[in-house]
Amino acid sequence: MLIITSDVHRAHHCLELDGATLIRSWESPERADIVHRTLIGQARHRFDGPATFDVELAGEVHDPAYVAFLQSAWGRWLAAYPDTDRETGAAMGFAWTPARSRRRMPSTIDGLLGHYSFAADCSIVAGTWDAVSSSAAIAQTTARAVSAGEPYAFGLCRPPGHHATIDQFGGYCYLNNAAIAAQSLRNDGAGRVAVLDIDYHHGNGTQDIFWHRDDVLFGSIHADPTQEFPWSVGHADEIGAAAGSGWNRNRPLPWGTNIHPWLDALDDLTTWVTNAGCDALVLSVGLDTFVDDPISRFALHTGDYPIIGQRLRSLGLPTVLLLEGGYATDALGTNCAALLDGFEGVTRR
Ligand code: Q9C
Ligand code: ZN
Repeated sequence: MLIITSDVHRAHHCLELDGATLIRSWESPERADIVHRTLIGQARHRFDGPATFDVELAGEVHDPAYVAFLQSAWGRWLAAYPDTDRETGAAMGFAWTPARSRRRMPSTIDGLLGHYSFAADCSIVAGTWDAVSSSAAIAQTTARAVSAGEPYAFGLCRPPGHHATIDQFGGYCYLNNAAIAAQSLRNDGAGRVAVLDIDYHHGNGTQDIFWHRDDVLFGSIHADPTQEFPWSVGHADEIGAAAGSGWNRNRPLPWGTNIHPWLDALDDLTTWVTNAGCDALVLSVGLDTFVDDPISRFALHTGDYPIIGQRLRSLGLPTVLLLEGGYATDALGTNCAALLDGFEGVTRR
């Protein structure tokens, strides 16, 4: 398989709130590194780097002012707080728009960090923009390879993207890599694109971006949002609106879900995609459904991932696979390889 990867992500390791304590984020540089190492060890893959970041494309799925904010945020933070440690300091919002109040633009960096985010698990450090723009460039480059004739390709994105909305970061995500890939496929001629999201968490950002659109459908299997992040979004009755009505499908499942109900939900989504008549597929590949994931509560095992990969390949569509979550770092390379093996029809021993 063609794999698009870069080591620029390493400069981004943010802080997240854990209770009232700031900890090094679960979303660590080691995650992408172990996946890269494992895939190199499989010998059959080809590796390439990303083309330069395409700010215009990002602005087709995000508010361009939000993209510009992300790029400028660290510099604005340093200007406001010049004593910040350039190595260990982090910018983070601490106040969000109160419910039922108008969403008006603040003028200070503290206000803007809250305005443009929805969770305190996501900070901005010196290397964040380089990593975020590189991750988005990986998504676009992977999509362009598929548009150019690769039957499928894997983008080793880090940081992940599926929680990033039109204009807010959160859930370790800043730019929505899957949305950028889907838009790239559309721009290169695909009439309708399916995005399927198998991360443990609901892809609220991707849903937000394509909510009103019928040219990109979004389907997700994830933990029940009454129990789990991102809360309040990801319920089964969210089907899209206006032209997008009927082009969004959520299959929330309870804590403790194992492979059997999970595969039933997948079969429901793949049947839906088949009937929709899509020209290309984007997969948000989160591996935090793994039983040993430290922040998640599904019960999938390494041996389940080849089955999932095989069922996704059976859609027979040109496919862009992108890494999202997965925090059992020691097992992440193995689980990712297991899914790709199943996708490519490689028998595991
Ligand atoms: N201190 C993805 O898997 N934050 N994002 C947990 C616990 C929510 C996960 C905070 C997890 C976000 C891409
Ligand atoms: Zn996740």
